[in-house]
Amino acid sequence: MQKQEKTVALIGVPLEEGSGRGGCAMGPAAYRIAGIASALGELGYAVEDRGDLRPQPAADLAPMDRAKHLPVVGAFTRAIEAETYAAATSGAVPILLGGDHSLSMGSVSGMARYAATLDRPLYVLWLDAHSDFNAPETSPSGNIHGMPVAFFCGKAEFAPILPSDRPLVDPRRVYQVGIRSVDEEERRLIRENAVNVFDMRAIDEEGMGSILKRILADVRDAGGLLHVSLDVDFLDPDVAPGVGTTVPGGATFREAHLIMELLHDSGLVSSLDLVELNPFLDDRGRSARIMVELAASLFGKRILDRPTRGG
Ligand code: B3U
Ligand code: MN
Ligand code: MN
Repeated sequence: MQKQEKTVALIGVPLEEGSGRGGCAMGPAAYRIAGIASALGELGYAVEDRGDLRPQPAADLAPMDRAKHLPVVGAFTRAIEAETYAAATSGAVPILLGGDHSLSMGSVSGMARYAATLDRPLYVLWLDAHSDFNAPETSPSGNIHGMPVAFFCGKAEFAPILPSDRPLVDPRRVYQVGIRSVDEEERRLIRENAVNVFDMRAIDEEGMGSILKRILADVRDAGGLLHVSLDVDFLDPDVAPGVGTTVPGGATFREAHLIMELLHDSGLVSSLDLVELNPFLDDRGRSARIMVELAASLFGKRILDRPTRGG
């Protein structure tokens, strides 16, 4: 990454309808208050804040019982896809300030379209307690934030949200780390589709550093772009309580911090989602600040100078 010349584009996504509860729509405001723009600016980036997306619900998408708030989530998906694609095409690194995890249907689809213009494969690093690989038929909740990975891989049947010829992500290029809550049917789907899943047991047995280095080597060898999607619940709830679906036994701050430093050193990251922050449930802004701190590390904030080691 050429720090001095690089632009990061902040895209606010006040979307909570995918999550089944209120609060995530306040996420973009919390990230701005926690100082995301100045943290990245101090690292030498030009920071372009594109404001918040506020699309009207899509009149052409009929409500579905098994995919709640589809007209709202679908309208956001279209707006996010277009904005992410435009930001990436302008040469910026898009950072999506969520909003719940359904926003990744748009951000990853937009990056898949951008990667296709470069004739490069898109890889996705999914840092989450959950696999988010449900389809409307398999979801126990009907909440679309449990479905984005299946959607951008073309494995979840929604109404026609995006054009049918949109570029899809190959599920074998999706790497999930931190997983500790998978539904019964979802478990079968991720196995059948050969998603790369590193659950907490794999992290404990192998170590976060060695897992990340293997993933980064795969992306580099393939000449890929890497989209990173960071769900607050990837972190242990004791570290980051400001999220609707807390699952015990999550990543420590040190594990998350190491991932961000290795990602920065790799120079492979094309785009980032910060999702599921619920400021209504947070403890005096702690989770918002931790997410900003992790984003700064991904963009080059470091404790000491050291020779670049790559992934
Ligand atoms: N797998 C469950 C729960 C869930 C997924 N993502 C979050 N929660 N945050 C579902 O509803 O699909
Ligand atoms: Mn998620
Ligand atoms: Mn999650």
